[in-house]
Formats: sequence, structure tokens, C-alpha cells
Amino acid sequence: MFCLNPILQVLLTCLACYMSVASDLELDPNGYILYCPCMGRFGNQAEHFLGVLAFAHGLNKTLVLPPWVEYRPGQRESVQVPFDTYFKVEPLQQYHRVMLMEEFMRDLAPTIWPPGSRTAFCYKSRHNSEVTCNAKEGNPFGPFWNTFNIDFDESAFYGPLHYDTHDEVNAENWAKKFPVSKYYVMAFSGAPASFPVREEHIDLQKYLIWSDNINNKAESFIRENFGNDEFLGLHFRNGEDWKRACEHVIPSERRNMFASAQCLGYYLDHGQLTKELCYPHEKTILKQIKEEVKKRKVKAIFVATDSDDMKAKIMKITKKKVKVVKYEPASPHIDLAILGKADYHIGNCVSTFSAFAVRERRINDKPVSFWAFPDMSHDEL
Ligand code: GFB
Repeated sequence: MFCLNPILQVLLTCLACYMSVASDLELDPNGYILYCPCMGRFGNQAEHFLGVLAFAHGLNKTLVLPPWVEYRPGQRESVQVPFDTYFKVEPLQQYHRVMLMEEFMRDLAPTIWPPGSRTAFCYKSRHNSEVTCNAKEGNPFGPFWNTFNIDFDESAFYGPLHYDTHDEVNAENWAKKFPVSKYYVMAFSGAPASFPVREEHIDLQKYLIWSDNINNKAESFIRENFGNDEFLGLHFRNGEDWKRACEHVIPSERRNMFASAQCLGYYLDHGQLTKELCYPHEKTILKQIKEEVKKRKVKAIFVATDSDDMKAKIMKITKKKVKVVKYEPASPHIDLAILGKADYHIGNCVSTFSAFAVRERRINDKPVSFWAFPDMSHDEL
């Protein structure tokens, strides 16, 4: 276990003074939080990220920004993409102290978190028979930490503590159980955050600003394809994995699934989860597009999708009077950036990918709407 004894604390203070002069990097006396965004793809990881940001803020520790975990066809192991490939770091610093994991590992870890002193944090052991987090077992766990040559020497279990640091007693219990003098760097084997994102953390999305690279590509695409014309952004989540996930919807269970609170409300105040909301019928989709085009008088549509863009069908129902385009080669992040900027929008209420664009749009007071919402099951399709 990595314990900071008084002598080491003095040394760290001296090191902090030296480093602040030498490299502009000051050590955070309250410590650091690292984590692996080991669950799901971008939408899931983004929901977790907002919660972890709030968690680090609540515990008043620097959040080390992990790379995004991605999966490439034909590659067995996950690929780690630096956080700032997609988002700027500075806007996050307006809310809380953050630094890139690449910088933390290069500049700070050799002194404050050297090999031999690394504790993995998890709620409870990942296998009942062993008293360890097994933080590197499986994909993406192993590849994630291996990206930085990190091995763990100890495990620390934080159950039954939870992530809600607005709860002052809980926040105090974190500090009592894991005092900074003993646990200066806390590396979580998974995101210390609720999934899906808690309602009170949704607004933190305002600190997630697209990198210049993503933003410029989205803006040039919009300029080249739509000029100054208004356009409607559509998100179709219609791949096979999604179809299978939606088969698990059981309306009588009366609960949310993935991001469905974004339209149904966290307490199902605006309706029930249905299969149609999750995987809308093609007729529902085409009917909604037709109505939206008529209502908004748009001449252009942007389609983002993981699978079927439905381009031919959209052109048919709009009698080829509307330009329909998608971004190529496919890029989830540029798709999201364009969806965020569209004048009007229809997304999938259950998808956390869709939810990313919806949070951004709501923060910027742009209209949002969803497939098959409000409940269209009684309408004639
Ligand atoms: O982002 P994500 O966790 O959201 O996973 P859901 C969906 C992934 O599909 C994205 C791709 O990260 C993208 O890689 N994808 C989806 C897209 N829509 C688009 C799009 O419009 N354009 C592009 N280029 N790519 C759920 C997960 O996905 O799917 C669950 O939350 C589970 O963990 C379930 O895996 C089956 O929430 O939509």
C-alpha cells in the first residue's frame, strides 16, 4: 500500500515547489483520480465521464482524463485514443482540476505513483474466491492499463460507499476510508460513476467542447453541404446489436433502459418504455421525417447512423425535393458534432449515443425530438 509518511510529505512538497518552477505542473495536495472507461462504447463512456467528473469534484481531487476506449473491426484488443483527440481540456478546467493521463504518466507517475506502489480500486473483488480487483483481467481492462505499462500491486475495495458526493456523509466516508495521506492516487478499475448519467450531472456536458479538429471537420461539412440553409439532423440506431438489445424491452416492467430517461424522464413522468421507442418501425420513422420536413420547411437532411442510412426511402417520401447526406468516411464523433449543430433533430431516445447530441443541443437551447415519442402506437402509420 502506498503510504505518505511525514518525511515523504515534506519531500513531495519540495518536489511540488521544484516542479511548479520547472515545468508549470503543481502537485495536487488532495490527490488524483484515475479510471478505466471500461464499459461500452462512446455513448456509455461519455455518460460515465460526466459522473466521474462530478465525483472527482466532490472529493476535490484532480481527475486524470483517460483515453477513450475504442474497438476496431479485426482487432482483438481495445485501442486507447487520447482524451484530447475529441475534446478540449481547458473548458473542463473551468469546472474542476483535470489533466491528461498521458501527461500524468509521463510527468507525475514516476515520482508520486511509481511501480510497486499502485493500488487498484474496485467496489468488491471481481472473483469471490480472490481478494483482488483483477483490474487488468479481460478486454478492455488489460489493454487499457497496458497502454501506460501500469501493473497493480494491491487492491482496495470501496463498497458499500457510493458515487454520490452531493451526499455529504458519503463524501466524508470516502475521505475517512481513503485518507489522502495513504491513498494519494486512486486508480479505479472501472468508472466511479452511475450509469446512465444522473440527472444532476447532465449539465456538466457544457464543459465537453469538441476539439478543433472535430469541430472544424463538422463545420466544413455543414458549409459545403448546406451553406446557410437550415437542416434536419437524424440519428438512426438500427444495427443488429441494437435490434437485439431492444428485444429485451418489457413495457410492463415500467423502467428506463440506457438513456431513455432523456425523453421519458427519470421517473417515467412522460411515458413508458416501448419496443417502438427503442427500435422504431420504418413507417414511424418515415412518417415523422415527412411531418418534420413539412413543419420546418427544410430542404436538407443529415443522417447519422451505425448501420442503415435509409437514404433512398427518405428521398422517396420527400419526393427528391430534399437533399439527404451523411458524413463519409464514417466517424461517430463528427456525426455527433454535426447532430449537435443541426437546426432540427430527431434522435433515438434509448441510445446513449443519441443522448450525447441531445445533451449538447439542450444546453444550447436547440430543439430535440425522438423517434416514436410521444407514444405513437395509436396513430395510423
Ligand atoms: O455509443 P454507444 O455506447 O451507444 O454504442 P448506444 C454505440 C456505438 O455505435 C457508438 C456506433 O459508440 C458508435 O461507435 N454508432 C452509433 C454510430 N450510432 C452511430 C452513428 O450515428 N454514426 C456512427 N458513425 N457510429 C448501446 C450501448 O449503444 O448498445 C450498450 O449503450 C449496448 O452498452 C447496446 O452495447 C447494444 O447506447 O447507442
